[in-house]
Amino acid sequence: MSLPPYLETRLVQTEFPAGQRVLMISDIHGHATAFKKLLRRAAFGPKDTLVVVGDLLEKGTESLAVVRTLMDLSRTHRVYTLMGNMDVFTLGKLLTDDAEKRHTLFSYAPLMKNWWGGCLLMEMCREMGVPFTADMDEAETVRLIRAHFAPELHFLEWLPTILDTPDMTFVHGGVPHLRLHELAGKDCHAVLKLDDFLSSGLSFPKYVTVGHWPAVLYRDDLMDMSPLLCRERHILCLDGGCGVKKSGQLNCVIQPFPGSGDFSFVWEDDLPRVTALQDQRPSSDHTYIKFHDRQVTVLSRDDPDFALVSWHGKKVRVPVSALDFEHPGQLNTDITDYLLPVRAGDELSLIRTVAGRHYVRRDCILGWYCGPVAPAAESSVTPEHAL
Ligand SMILES: [Mn+2]
Repeated sequence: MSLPPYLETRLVQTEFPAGQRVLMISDIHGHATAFKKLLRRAAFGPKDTLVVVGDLLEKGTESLAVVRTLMDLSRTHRVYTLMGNMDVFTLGKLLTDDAEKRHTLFSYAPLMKNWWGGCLLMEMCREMGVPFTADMDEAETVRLIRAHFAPELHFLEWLPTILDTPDMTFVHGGVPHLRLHELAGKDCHAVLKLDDFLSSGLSFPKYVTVGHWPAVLYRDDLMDMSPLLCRERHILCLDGGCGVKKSGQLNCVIQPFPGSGDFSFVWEDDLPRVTALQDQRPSSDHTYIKFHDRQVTVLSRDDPDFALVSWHGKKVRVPVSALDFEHPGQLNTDITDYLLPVRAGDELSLIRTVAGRHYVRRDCILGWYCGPVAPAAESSVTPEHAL
């Protein structure tokens, strides 16, 4: 039985124009506003090549706008948009005639709204003026969606899975090898949902550029959301955790011309920005509790806002909101107790404030700032960093 187009690994081979910049972004996850800000930040123009390495949809509230922005840009600019596993997930549920699979999406939608503020299905219903209710006619709703959003669904359905150029290969999750023709035509989950790709130990003769797995998960010391470039093994991880983490950012890696070994990046997010009003010295000792290793023992709950927990023998102060009350002894997020180095005037992305302490991102690094803040000026800039 042949696979529907969105499930089939589609390989596109091309060559980018010599001497022109290559911009790479992944995991936009329904964050159209941050995506557009990021393109402006990178001064994206008609001479550039833009590659979007999958996961356009979900975990944000502007999935439709992301799709439409990319459709529009593709008409006027050189843009390659690739498929991601979340795109396949949602698309598969909207395009299937299997009532049970379809129902998965309808029952998952309220959970997505609860956690992320919305989902593509609800965005579509809202635009059509169809109220989203528990007892709605799911088959009829999907029929309406397929008619109303035919251009968007068509665009998504035929997205390529792997983009291969002489200097670089792009794929959402990863590839087991570069014999790409052997992968073409097979179920795309093998390369889209290749979790933890960098830990595979694989290395390649040319760069393999991926999204999917937030780069911060490969780091042990600091919660650093910047892209991760592994020069020895030729792997470039783009994902700044946008949408997946409330503390995430959207990264754009810039290569000055195809084949160049010089990479830089800019980032954006849609968090409120504040300006620090005081210097702060960094903590000398700190802990980063990773999401995949978040079992703790609560030592003290004396403070209404913070708890003292023990994690692998280390004492860590975490906000009470990070304790997972449904799973005692577990945190509901990854977190750090790192006190950031801050200078008065520094701009910070504010994630949340707990009892006067600000959980912020400064220059891609997550941590706490305990001084006073003021709203940041409108014309704030995030500088371009070298990788
Ligand atoms: Mn993904």
